[in-house]
Amino acid sequence: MKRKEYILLCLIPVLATGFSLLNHNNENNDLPSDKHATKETINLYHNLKRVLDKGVMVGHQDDLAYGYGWKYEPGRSDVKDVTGDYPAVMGFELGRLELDHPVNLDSVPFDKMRMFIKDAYKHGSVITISWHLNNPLTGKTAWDPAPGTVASVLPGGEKNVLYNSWLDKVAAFLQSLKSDKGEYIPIVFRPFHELNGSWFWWGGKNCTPDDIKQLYQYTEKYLRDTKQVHHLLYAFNTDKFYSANEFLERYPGDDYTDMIGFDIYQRGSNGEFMKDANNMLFMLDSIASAHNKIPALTEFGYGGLPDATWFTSTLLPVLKMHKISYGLAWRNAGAKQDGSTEFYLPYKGHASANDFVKFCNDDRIWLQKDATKENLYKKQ
Ligand code: BMA
Repeated sequence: MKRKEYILLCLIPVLATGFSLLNHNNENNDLPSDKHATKETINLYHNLKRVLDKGVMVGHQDDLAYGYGWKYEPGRSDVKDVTGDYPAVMGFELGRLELDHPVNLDSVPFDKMRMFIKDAYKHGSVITISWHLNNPLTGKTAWDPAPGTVASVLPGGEKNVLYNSWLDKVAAFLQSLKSDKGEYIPIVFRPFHELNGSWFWWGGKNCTPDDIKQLYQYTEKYLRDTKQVHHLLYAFNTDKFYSANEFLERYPGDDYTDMIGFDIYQRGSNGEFMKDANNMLFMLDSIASAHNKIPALTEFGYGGLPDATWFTSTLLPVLKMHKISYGLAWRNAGAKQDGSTEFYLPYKGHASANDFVKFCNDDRIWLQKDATKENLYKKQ
């Protein structure tokens, strides 16, 4: 061996140590969008990344509040009734908190919601919160697409003061979410969801991409810097999208986002769903790695579950092909006041209950006990 080669060989361990130190430092420098996030929030952020390769967490909106044919029965959950375990991710919704209502738009009392969130945290589940806030310009619902609404809440707009007062209420609720030990409960906050669609006042053709980017950034800065809320990870999510450009058109930027995802509901055949979900997940995978974000299926469902083997034949093969932090199934509202019925996960006795159990028994699919084992709020 030549002297030069010998020196180079000797350098390998030195370089390797250098690289691993660098990597270690990188991990320490890899902070959520809120650089002053609480310890538990930073831990959750790192742990969600750490377990990405291991499993996909099953989530369910309003799981502890009600299910198909029941409401507010302590400890009850449709997922628990069917599988024996709770979801690894619990979704909640703030709509109407901005109006000082004691219950949200789906009739869940905010004081009960706080208890459910405490319980989910205690058991190691991830908590995510959405906000179907009313239209501040017209006073109608989130689904009122009056043009100009987004511009009206930005600084200088006629509804900016009103919007700030709504954020004050959201901040107060979020800051009331503390464990028995007194630490703030980390929340994956998912404001302005499905923002490439035009059904909400903050979406699609109802505002410009620049307007909604500004609103997202403004909201985050207000909660974080003005209100000092430091226990949030921010999830950005679209509805169905066809290209990375479309996905990123309204993206508020890497400094404002921790998680990225999309909402998907099956409305056609199983094959179409698989094709669409796969296409979007491939794009999401690559956007997430390019931007160092956590990919998730922020909402999914096949309303009414008309196919008894959908979970194992259609959803599972798709999930297995990708890195996804979690999939949040939307709410099991059951019979609604308008005469319709809504549910996305099976309840006890439903034709797809056995198939859902099979799905959850797959090593890659996690319920609460799997999440608990990973200690997602502790430094590893
Ligand atoms: C929708 C439906 C509605 C509900 C809303 C907000 O998709 O489930 O019934 O009010 O979400 O949770």
